[in-house]
Amino acid sequence: MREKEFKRILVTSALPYANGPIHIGHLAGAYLPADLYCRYQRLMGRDVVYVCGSDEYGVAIVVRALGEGTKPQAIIDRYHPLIKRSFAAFGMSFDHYGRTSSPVHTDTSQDFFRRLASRNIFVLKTDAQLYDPAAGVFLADRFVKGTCPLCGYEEAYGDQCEHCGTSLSPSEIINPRSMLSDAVPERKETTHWYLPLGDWQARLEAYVAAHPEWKPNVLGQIGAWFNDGLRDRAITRDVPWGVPVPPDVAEAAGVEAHGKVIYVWFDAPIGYISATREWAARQGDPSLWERYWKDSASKLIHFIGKDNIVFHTLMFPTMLMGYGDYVVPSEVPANEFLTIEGKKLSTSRGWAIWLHEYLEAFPPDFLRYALAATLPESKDADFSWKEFQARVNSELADILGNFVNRALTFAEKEFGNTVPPLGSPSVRDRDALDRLAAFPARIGAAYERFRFREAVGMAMDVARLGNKYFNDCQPWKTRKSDRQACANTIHVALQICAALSVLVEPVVPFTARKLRAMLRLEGVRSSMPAGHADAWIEWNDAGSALLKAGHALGRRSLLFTKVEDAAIEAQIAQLSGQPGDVVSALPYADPKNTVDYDTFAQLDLRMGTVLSAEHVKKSKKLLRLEVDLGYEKRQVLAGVAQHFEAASLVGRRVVAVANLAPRKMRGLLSQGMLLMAEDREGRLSIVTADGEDGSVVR
Ligand code: B3M
Ligand code: ZN
Repeated sequence: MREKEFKRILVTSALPYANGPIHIGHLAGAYLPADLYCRYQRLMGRDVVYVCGSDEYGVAIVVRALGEGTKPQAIIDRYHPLIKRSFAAFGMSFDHYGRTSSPVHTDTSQDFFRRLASRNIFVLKTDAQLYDPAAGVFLADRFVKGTCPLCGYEEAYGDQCEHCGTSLSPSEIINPRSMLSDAVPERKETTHWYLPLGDWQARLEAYVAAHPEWKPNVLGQIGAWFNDGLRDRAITRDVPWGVPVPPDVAEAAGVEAHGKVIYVWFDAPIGYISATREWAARQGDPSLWERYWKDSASKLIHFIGKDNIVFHTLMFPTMLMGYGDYVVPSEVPANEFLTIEGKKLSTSRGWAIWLHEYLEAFPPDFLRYALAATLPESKDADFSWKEFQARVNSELADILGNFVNRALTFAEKEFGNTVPPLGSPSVRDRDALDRLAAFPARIGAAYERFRFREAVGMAMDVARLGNKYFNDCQPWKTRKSDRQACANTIHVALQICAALSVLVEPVVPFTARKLRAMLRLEGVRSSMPAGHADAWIEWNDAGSALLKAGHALGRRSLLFTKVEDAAIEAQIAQLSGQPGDVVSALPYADPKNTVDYDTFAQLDLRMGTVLSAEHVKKSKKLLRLEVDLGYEKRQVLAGVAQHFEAASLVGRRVVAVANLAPRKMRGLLSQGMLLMAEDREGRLSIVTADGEDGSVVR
């Protein structure tokens, strides 16, 4: 922290779209580096809050839902929990992981929009945009496909050509087609709000000029945008999925608000604020978030991939400055891309490594280490399974694991599994301790400068130092010839082990914990949120002797098991296969308690037919169904509107629970319920059978 001492740090990672699982490209871009950084800062004793969450709006999610014949809500309800769980298993140390469909987020986004509108920061423009007459919707962003005007690629999306990388707007597409109906779009007038970035260019240039320390890849991209001149960006859309434009703002502007939502790239970064608000509420201090966002002693850091640079360095800062009171990003350490086995990662072609699948095969620390050692910090980097195997076997196991094992084995066999005392240390002993003492500051400096590969490499150098020292001292000889020299060697080696248990904690936290248990080393500050207050050992203490002479050690076991060739070959074979199987990673519902037959027999289950189905007013979830049970008709309210089109239910044969106590929902009486099967992805299907209406099901 050069120019200025910051009191607290707020760290964010790009919010992943909840339309697919996490893969290692994501991890290498915005997640692992941020986690390393936060864990290091917590070990330093700094006040750091790390937030993230699922990005649940945007056309991409609607398109995904259309492709599956389901609703956007079902897509995000499937992926948000999967993403959240796989991140936790990987050891991501978020203080809070939220989702942009939350009410707090709607509120925060609308407040932002309202305030910027009231300060006359937006401009309103009406122009002709592509419209699908068959589907009756405007074709924003990815609702359009067609030919790229620059490179001629025929499958370009309305917002971007994935072939040449150019960002586009739907009206620039040649031979546009609707993704909804395949119809040829018409043009129709519509009004939208725009953020006139050009008005802010001078202020943004001054802001960026104050950060010469930003990475060259980040400054390079921003420079190109400044050169082109910043233009107006539309920040609303006519799509049926997103945070609604605040009706009061629309009314004041004389625009029909219905059907207009805030553009996903406007609301998504506000998601960082919403997540911090939710975190503060969970701490029992709802205004706590403001200290991180509105006090100039707070440092805001966004970890992102390179495709998100403009949004975080130009658009979001403009929004924050326009609102006033907020801090602006201090650091935007964007990473380049990760290739896999030399080829560009592609989820559609299955050329990806899915986190939830990886975790079925290997421990999280192996991937954390192998990825951290090859992060695409300044240029694209490649992940290969053979290199993964080599990193685990010849670095983690052979260098770190082996050193720890040698030191602990000697302590156990020669010194009663205690730390032997240090007496009249030799030059070699003192030299090793001196070198060790310098490491925390050196590694820390690399972390502070976002040089994670270097930081991780240096942590492994501590183990290398240990191995070299051990070899040079030859304790297997001195154990007979010079007991004190042997004791000194093991004493120093154990101090190096203890230091390692702190210094490798950010990168391999599960291993570090295991190592501390073997050493019975207590009092190390946690690198997880809300680290225990009674800890007395921090990062910088790792350079001094952490273990007292006579300290009793714990049980020794191997830190790592090696990765076999067969396991690696299986992974390589899987690579070219199909996109990740999500279902296998989802848990089955918990088994319920046993009931006796009489309890079961109390249920009156009957066959019936759905006569009509309609939405219940002001409810997103409820459908009002009329069901014919043969002997009578019933009104049933079913919370399935997000799973079925109302019309598609009419005529369906169903099984109804006919003797369920009636209850009122939204002022309507529900007289029964229908049986549905819910799969692990939360998809519902109707339970049905033959047999005329009124038949008893048992
Ligand atoms: N979801 C885009 C992406 O995943 C987007 C990031 C939002 S960060 C505010 O690349
Ligand atoms: Zn192109």
